[in-house]
Amino acid sequence: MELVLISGFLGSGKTTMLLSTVDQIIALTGKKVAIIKNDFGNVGIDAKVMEKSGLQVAELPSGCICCTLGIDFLKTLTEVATEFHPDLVFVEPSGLADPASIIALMKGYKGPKVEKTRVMIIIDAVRFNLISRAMPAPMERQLKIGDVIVINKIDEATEDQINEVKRAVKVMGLEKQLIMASALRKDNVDMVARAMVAL
Ligand SMILES: Nc1nc2c(ncn2[C@@H]2O[C@H](COP(=O)(O)OP(=O)(O)OP(=O)(O)O)[C@@H](O)[C@H]2O)c(=O)[nH]1
Ligand SMILES: [Mg+2]
Repeated sequence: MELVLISGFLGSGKTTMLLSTVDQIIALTGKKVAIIKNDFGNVGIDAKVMEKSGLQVAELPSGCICCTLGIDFLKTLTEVATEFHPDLVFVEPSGLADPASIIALMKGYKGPKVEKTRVMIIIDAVRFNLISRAMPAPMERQLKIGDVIVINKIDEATEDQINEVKRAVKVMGLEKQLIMASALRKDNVDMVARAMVAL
């Protein structure tokens, strides 16, 4: 079983991206996929519809995985792993969660073995400037911990806005895979799907 954290600030497009890629991921890999989500988002995942296409969706109660919900998260992960035996588990924490804390939390996980944990960060290119000015440290932590960084909402962002994200990554000296995408318009979602399974 492998774990992929889909992290990123509130409203950056995590759920939309998951919805735009999950069918492709299943088709591409034939893997059994489960999603554990803990978002406050306006874009919901209809668990019943998803389950028809062979996908297991577990929802955590409201709260934050990396703070109050740590135990619930580990319990849910253990349950999903033992009952459903997925090959791949996507975790969408709330936009407030610190992905590093979730990884630290995994030290307390005692369920079926997790071979690998990877992190994909979804950045809202339109709001990047605003958010990184308001919360420079959390933004920097997200960029640092991401194995892949998706610059999302390129359908709305200006070239300057997109370049700003690229520049920030470069200034930090990070050698990361960057994918420019639009989860909504489905631009480059095939690249994102491949990156999610073969990070
Ligand atoms: N223009 C544009 N809008 C997008 C894109 N991706 C997502 N959105 C919109 O952004 C809003 C938030 O999307 P979500 O997928 O709910 O974002 P999220 O990161 O899951 O949000 P939380 O779970 O609340 O943190 C919705 O209105 C989406 O339709 C995109 O590529 N382009
Ligand atoms: Mg969401």
